[in-house]
Amino acid sequence: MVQGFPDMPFRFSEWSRKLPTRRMSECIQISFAVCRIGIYTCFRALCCKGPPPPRPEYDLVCIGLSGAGKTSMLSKLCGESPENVVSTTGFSIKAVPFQNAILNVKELGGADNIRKYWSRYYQGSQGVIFVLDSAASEEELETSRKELHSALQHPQLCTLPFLILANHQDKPAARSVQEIKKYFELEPLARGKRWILQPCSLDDMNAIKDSFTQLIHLLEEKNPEPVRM
Ligand SMILES: Nc1nc2c(ncn2[C@@H]2O[C@H](COP(=O)(O)OP(=O)(O)OP(=O)(O)O)[C@@H](O)[C@H]2O)c(=O)[nH]1
Ligand SMILES: [Mg+2]
Repeated sequence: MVQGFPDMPFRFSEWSRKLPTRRMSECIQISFAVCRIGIYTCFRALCCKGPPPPRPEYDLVCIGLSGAGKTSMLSKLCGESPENVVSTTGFSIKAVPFQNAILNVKELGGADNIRKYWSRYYQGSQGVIFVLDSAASEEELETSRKELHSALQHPQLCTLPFLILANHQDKPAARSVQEIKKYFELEPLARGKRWILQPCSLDDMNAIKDSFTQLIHLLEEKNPEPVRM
């Protein structure tokens, strides 16, 4: 045993016994401090960060003959039931949310007596969605072809990206995407334009969502490639 000086307030042996305890308490204090900083940082990251950046919004016009499936499709994209959908008289607007953008889609009713007014509602559009019934009669398909051609050539739409949805693919009478492309003469007519042709049906919302994502890419592009299929 090491003897201390008689007038010293503590003995060396006592001090050396206390040393590990002191180190331990220091270590504990430092650990607590580190933990406090960690918790504070996490809290700030989780709770104090600002709102997410706003998603860009695009105004689109959605056209196609009556019964093509415009309202049903847009309702499903908005998470609404497509049942009890009635024919659109005039127009209806839906804000369709996607991860990177919000699409404000103005659907124009496709009945004979409404189609002649379509062009009055084109102004301000940044893109076009054209829906067609791939299983329609020859006569209806011809009307649909004429309407698509006049939309593609319209001064307010001709420079915009087009999403052409060949809907009703679930029906046995549906034409294939190649048949539609040929029948609608898309290659010569839409050359130099930005367009997507997507076969789809109401049962396969993934294909519809994918094509909308492609359309959003076209809307975002500053130096677009001319044609997409
Ligand atoms: N089998 C089948 N039926 C569909 C499909 N898409 C829509 N329909 C049906 O077609 C009918 C007409 O659909 P709507 O969504 O009203 O068509 P629309 O293009 O909005 O018609 P208008 O508003 O009159 O211009 C509804 O009974 C839908 O359930 C599809 O892909 N396959
Ligand atoms: Mg409708």
